[in-house]
Amino acid sequence: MRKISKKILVMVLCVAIATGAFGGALLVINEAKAATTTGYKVTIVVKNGNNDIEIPTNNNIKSGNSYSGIQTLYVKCKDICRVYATTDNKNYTRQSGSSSDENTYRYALTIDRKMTLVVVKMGDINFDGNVDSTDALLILRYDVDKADLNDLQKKNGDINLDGKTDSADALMILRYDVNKAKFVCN
Ligand SMILES: [Ca+2]
Ligand SMILES: [Ca+2]
Repeated sequence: MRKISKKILVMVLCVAIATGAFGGALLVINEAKAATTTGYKVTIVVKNGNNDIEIPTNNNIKSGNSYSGIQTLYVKCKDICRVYATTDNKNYTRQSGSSSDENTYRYALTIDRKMTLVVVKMGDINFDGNVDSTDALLILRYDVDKADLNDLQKKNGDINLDGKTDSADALMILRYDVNKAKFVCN
């Protein structure tokens, strides 16, 4: 008898919910579902950072989630790093960051389409995690048409941000490599 009463109670509740008797509860469920399906998927890729680049786990943006509008990405980097956004993995746009402390950089990003954010050390254009003479040599070879660089490599090798990736940038990397120069976040 008791079992039957419970069954009837469950059935009545199910009918009540389905017919909207608890409309508020139904609305909440629908809203929660909508929140996970709106926005644009953001993927964060860290090019080899040699453990010097860290994406804090409590970040506003988490790789694989969907967002829209202006969002903030925090990156911890022992060396200077840059963040680039791409929607086609061919063309990259450098994001302007500001440092909130010595090693943490803050990037305000406008997310209006599905995108990939690439985090890489400034000047590391062979993406081995080091910024050294190998990168400088690659730039010099590119400068004399002996090597080809993709868009990300060219932009990440443009240390002085003059729109060219050439011997001036290679020299800055060499000076950095022998501790004669410090890079400034740009
Ligand atoms: Ca390198
Ligand atoms: Ca340059």
